[in-house]
Amino acid sequence: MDNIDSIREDFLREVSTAGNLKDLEAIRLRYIGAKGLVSSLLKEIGKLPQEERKGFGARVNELKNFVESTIAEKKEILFAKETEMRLKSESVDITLPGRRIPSGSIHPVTKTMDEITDIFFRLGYEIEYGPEIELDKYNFELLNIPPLHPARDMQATFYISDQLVLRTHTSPVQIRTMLKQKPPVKIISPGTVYRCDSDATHTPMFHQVEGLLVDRDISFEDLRGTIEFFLKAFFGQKTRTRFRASYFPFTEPSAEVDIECQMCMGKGCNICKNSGFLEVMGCGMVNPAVLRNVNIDTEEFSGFAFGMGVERMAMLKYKIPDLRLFFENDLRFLRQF
Ligand code: 2NL
Repeated sequence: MDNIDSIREDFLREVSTAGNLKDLEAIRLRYIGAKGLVSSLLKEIGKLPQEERKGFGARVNELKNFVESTIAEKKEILFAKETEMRLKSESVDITLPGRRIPSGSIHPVTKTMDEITDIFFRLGYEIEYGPEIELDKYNFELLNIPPLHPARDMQATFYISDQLVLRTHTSPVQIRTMLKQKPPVKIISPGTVYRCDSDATHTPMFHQVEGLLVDRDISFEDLRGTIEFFLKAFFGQKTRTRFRASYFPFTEPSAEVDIECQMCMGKGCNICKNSGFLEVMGCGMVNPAVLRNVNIDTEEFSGFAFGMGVERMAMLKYKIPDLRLFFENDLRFLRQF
C-alpha cells in the first residue's frame, strides 16, 4: 500500500517536470508500459492472499487510471506547446524582400565594338562576320600582302598550318564578301583578331572593326567625310580630326587618322607625347590590285576601306589608362560599364 503511494508521488513529480512529448512518452512507458511499475503491481494481485486482493486491486487500478488520465492531459498541453513552437520557427515573413540575382554588365570592349558598329549601321552599312581561323589566301594573298611581307613573319602571325592562320585583321571578311557579292558593297566587320605579340600595349588577342564601301564614283572625299562623321559621332561633335599620309599594301593612297588628344584637348601632354594628337585609325582607297583579285572591274568601281583597334578606341573614349584592365576581369572595373 505504501509502495502505491510512493509510486504515485514519483509519477506526479516526474510528469510535472516533463518538458516535451518525448519525455512524457518515456514516463508513460516507465509506469504503464508492458513492463512498467504499475503494470508489475497489477501482476502482483494474483499472488496476494484472497482477502487482500480486492482492496489492493482497486488501489492499483485507480492508480493506473490516474496515470493514464494525467498523461493524456499533459500530452494535450505539451502537444499544443510544441505545435506553437514549430509554427513560430517555421513561419515565413512574406513581406521580406527577395534575394537579388546579381546582374552582369556588358564588357567595355564589347560595348565599344557595338557603339562603333551601330554608327555605321545607321549609315546603311551591313554587318558581316567571318571565321577566326582563316585561309592565308584571304588573310594575306588577296589583300596584296606578298609572301615575304613582314606581316607574315612567324613573329606576327599565329600559323595553324601552311595555309591556315588565326586571322590578323578582319579584312578577310571583306574579301569573302566581295567574292560572293557584286558591288555596291557597304559593310562593317567587327571581330576578334590575333597577333603573336605581347607587352604593355599589345595582347595576342584583340578586337578590330573594319569597314568597306565599293561602288561607282567613290572618292577620297567620300572616305574623309565618312570618317569625320564617324569620329564626331563616337568621340563627340567637337572632336577635330587630322589625316596623315601613310602606307598599307591593300590601300592606295593610304592615310592614318588622328584626333585631338582627349586627355589634354590638344594642349600637349605625355599621353600624346606633346603633339596634341592621337592616332585612332587607318584608312585609304582600296588598292585596285585588291579589287582585281576579287574580280571587280576597276574601270567601273572604286572603294574605300578603314580599320581601327577596339581596345584603343575604348581606352581613348573612356580614359582607361592600361590595356591590361580589359583582360583581368576585375569586377570593380567591369561594373562601371
Ligand atoms: C588599322 C588600319 C585598315 C583596311 C584596314 C581594307 C580591307 C580591304 C581592302 C582594303 Cl578588303 N583595305 N582594310 C584598310 C586600311 C586600313 O586598318 O590601323 N587597323 C587597326
